[in-house]
Amino acid sequence: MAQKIVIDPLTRIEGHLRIEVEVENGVVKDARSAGMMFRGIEPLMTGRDPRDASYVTERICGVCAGSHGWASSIALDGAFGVNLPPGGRIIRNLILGAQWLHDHPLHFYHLSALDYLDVMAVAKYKGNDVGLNAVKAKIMALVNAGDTAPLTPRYKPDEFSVNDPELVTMAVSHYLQALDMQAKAKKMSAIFAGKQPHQSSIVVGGVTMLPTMGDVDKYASMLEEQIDFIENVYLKDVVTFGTGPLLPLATAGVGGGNGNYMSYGGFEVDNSGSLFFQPGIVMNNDFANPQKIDASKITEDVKWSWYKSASHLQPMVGQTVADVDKAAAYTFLKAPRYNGQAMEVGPMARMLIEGNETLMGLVKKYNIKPGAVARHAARAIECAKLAVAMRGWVDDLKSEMGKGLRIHDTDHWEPPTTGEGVAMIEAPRGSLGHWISIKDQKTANYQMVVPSTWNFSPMDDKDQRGPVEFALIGTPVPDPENPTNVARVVRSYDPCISCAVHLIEPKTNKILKFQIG
Ligand code: NFE
Ligand code: MG
Repeated sequence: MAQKIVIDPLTRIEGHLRIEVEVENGVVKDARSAGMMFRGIEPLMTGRDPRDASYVTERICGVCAGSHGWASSIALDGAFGVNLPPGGRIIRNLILGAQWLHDHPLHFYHLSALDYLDVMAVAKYKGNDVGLNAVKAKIMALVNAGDTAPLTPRYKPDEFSVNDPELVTMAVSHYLQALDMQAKAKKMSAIFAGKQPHQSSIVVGGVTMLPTMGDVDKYASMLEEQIDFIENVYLKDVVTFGTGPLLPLATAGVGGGNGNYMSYGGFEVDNSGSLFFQPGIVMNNDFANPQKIDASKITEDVKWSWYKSASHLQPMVGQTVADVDKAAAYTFLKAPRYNGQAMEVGPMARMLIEGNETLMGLVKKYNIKPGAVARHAARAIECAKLAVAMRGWVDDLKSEMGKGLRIHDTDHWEPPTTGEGVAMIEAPRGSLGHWISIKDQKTANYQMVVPSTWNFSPMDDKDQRGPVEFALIGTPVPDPENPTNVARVVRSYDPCISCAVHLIEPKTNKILKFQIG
């Protein structure tokens, strides 16, 4: 008989996620992913000055906030008829690029690594490395004091857990180093962003920060420190673990999805619209025949979501009216679909769509299949690729400064009487869209479809499962008390449920309390 396991809330993610799985004969047979906190932004935008969007939408989330500021500004650029000057474009890229360098290592070290490490192996470290012995002493002092958060609570180590004392102690030391590097990446972004998190520089028309050569040099030297860490620590660790102790998980493809991948493409790298991340659609693992994105094929279903507004709407005319009493529903996430299909978005989708050589090299050499481990590898690989590309963007900025830097199109600052704008970009967790329609110079409708809504969506109107629900099916759970593999699969998508559920009870603005059985 199937046994039901509920993980609620799943920790070490952003937001409130409930995962339910049914396990039979040690394998997941069915799964549900549910966003459990009712909050949000979309209806809040209605009737406001459209220029509020970049500040208001950033408050969705404390992690990828800048991505929403960027997306909302791009949507407004379109609606206002902005001609984005090169300086505005490049500085936006540098603000967001640094944000990604913060985001990806955070996910690996602080949110995910504990799924794979038997941290107590540090007690058995016998080497002579002074730094690693200091880490051992630090961890053992915490253990002896009974003060082990945030390393606990966690599931018990299992057959896939890494327990080599040398490897584990090194990984824990990198966990600590990554904390420092994250702080530096945020400071780097803030050079052009005014502040972080919740940057204040990106607005419709460009950016508000006119940098000096000193600012640019400071950013450039901080970038070199990030590149050194990403190439020699982060990427190295991911490859060492993924092709070493975690290779059985990687070759088994635990957590592989439904074979549908999507990227809107992102980071404009020149004035003719060339993109750093390639846009594209792959259906059913048919990599030989990638398709172009057709935005008109994006819809959101709500049959299984706590909404009473119409289902299967395109985002420009999307609605978000809550119904917490809807009996069959199980989540506050809507179910976005492309041409009626559930799509995986994020680093692995991006790297597979572009046929990234480093990832493909590892896949072929070690017979790795798409799944949880491959997602970590893709994330680290794209992080390194992005960091190196940012060197060129710094040079582009210097060259623009030599020509008289233009950072903002001030001719298009006032909202149009009517207009529509769309932004389809890539955020760290995947494809992010903002849609705005303007009437009487005010926001008439604002809709966002974010990466984690794609990945963590529930079933749609045709009862097809969302990407993570599908990926969980087949996951081995030998011990129902210890569903470590379920957590590994779910976390490999880097869930952000505060972004994914982004509406609020429109009459009261209250967060609703409820229980489901
Ligand atoms: Ni709140 Fe996000 C990213 C966006 S949601 S973290 O990346 O947009 O998946
Ligand atoms: Mg939405």
